[in-house]
Amino acid sequence: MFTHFDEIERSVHAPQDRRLFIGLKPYVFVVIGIIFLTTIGAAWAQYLVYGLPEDPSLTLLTATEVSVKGFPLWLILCHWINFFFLVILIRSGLSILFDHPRLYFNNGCTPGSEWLKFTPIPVPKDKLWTAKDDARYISPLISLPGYRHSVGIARGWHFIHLLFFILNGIVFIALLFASGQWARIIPASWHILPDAWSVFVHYATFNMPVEPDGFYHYNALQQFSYFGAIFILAPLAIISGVCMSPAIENRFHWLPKLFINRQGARSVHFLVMLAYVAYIVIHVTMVVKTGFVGNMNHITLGTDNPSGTTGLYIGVAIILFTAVFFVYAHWASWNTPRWVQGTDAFINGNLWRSTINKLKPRSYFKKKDISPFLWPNGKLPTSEVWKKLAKNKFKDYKLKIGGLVENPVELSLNDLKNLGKEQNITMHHCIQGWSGVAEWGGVPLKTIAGLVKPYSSASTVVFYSFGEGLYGGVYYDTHTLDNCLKPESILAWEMNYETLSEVYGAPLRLRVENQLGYKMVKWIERIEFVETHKTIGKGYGGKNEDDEYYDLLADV
Ligand SMILES: Nc1nc2c(c(=O)[nH]1)N[C@H]1C(S)=C(S)[C@@H](COP(=O)(O)O)O[C@H]1N2
Ligand SMILES: [Mo]
Repeated sequence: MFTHFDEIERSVHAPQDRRLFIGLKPYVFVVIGIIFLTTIGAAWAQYLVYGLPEDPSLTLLTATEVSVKGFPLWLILCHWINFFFLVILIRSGLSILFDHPRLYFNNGCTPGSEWLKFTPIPVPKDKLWTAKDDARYISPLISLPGYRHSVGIARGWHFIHLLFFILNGIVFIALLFASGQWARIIPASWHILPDAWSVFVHYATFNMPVEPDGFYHYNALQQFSYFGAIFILAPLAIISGVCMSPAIENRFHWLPKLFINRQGARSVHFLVMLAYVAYIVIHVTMVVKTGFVGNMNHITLGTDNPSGTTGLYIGVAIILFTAVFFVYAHWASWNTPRWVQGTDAFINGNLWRSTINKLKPRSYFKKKDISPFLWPNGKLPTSEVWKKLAKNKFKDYKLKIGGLVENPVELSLNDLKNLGKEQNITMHHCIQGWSGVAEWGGVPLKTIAGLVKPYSSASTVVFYSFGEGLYGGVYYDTHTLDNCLKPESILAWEMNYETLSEVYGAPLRLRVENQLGYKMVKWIERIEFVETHKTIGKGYGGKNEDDEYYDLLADV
């Protein structure tokens, strides 16, 4: 619905092969088994051996004094706003995930080392299989915008709305403490743990515990779940999300280690999503089962009325509004994608530019950290010029550097090598989600800038490739001159201490370590200093920015 793909777009976004596949490593089944045994299994064991524990909620029924109760308007608003944004984040996150449908706990992302994959296709060994080839289709019914390889737009939705999600969370928590409502959610003592367990034993063995009226009391497990969703899951989601940013990883490398490594952070980000989905399913089930009409009055009107249906109608209206929003978002994704890209650039581009983009990357990986594998991406050039150069091992290659510079030059590989060499071991971050650590050797862009002497009007550097983009046309990308002058920005002819191979960008490729992979042009043909990216290509800053709605600034 609402899409009008041409033939090439159809082959990318709506491929024939739409098989949904979930592949788990055997050890994951063992982990799931252990979790099952230590929760539901243990609950049954206790029930069968010792009988049902006392229901801690019974004391709540006789407790008459409560200091805080009910649902003030701000809490009601925050609750539904949170619901709305959470669903957007989950749906757009799924689209992002399926662009690299594998989850790992190692930085190198070697195919076969993933603990979970959503693709039935093993990586072919006899032909070039790029990360883009590996992307999977996901239905737009469950994801935003769905289809295959729609990561640019999906990130637009994800990043625009996560700010509102976080902002709403901050307001909620602030008011929680200001109003005293925190007492309903934050456990007063460690006793919550055995009490929550007792309630859990009841549910797990189908002995429904007594239900306190949620207007005055939550049962221990309920309180513990609310506490967990707010004070454990949300921070975990935010921190694991931040850890996936190249600008952060290359500067605060200890941060991703909280999750073992960068791919661990990505896995945890996914697991938090699963936990939220489970939370929503259980929460809604309990709301329906424990006096639906009354509960809806609590959370929409803030009144303790067990029979009026107004609250129910309001709740249904909010859910309908959310559904209509997703129809609109689907339409907007495929009809006004520039709007999504532009809004994201306006909000996040500016936010990142004034914060993490100022960070300078720092090398800290060691030789032993180099990944055994690095996913290749991009189409190998098909131009006759490049092929001819390749045949002669690029001995006749001349890199042209011009534009707004005092001293335009043409440099052979040897000339470049004579300018000096820097070697860095760094982590590559692809927008699709995979990463890999490699050594790169080449000449710093700072040296190049010193040689050609850009005019003061030159604030942007364009790197043109011999290769084409996904939809044809020359691949290029731009960087601000400032960013090119940061440490670890090099033109590399060496990868892992060997001459850069054809697949990885021979004769020359860019490395700019605070940015995502698509900014690092491979198979560089020429470099041009310009005033602005707006006059190049379609004017969005690069081939992927033009054709796939990626961000101009790729710090995250
Ligand atoms: N010319 C060209 N350069 C390119 C691309 C491309 O398609 N064409 N893809 C980019 C992307 S999306 C990534 S992730 C990296 C991949 O680098 P690698 O193949 O060395 O892993 O190259 C970048 N450079
Ligand atoms: Mo990428």
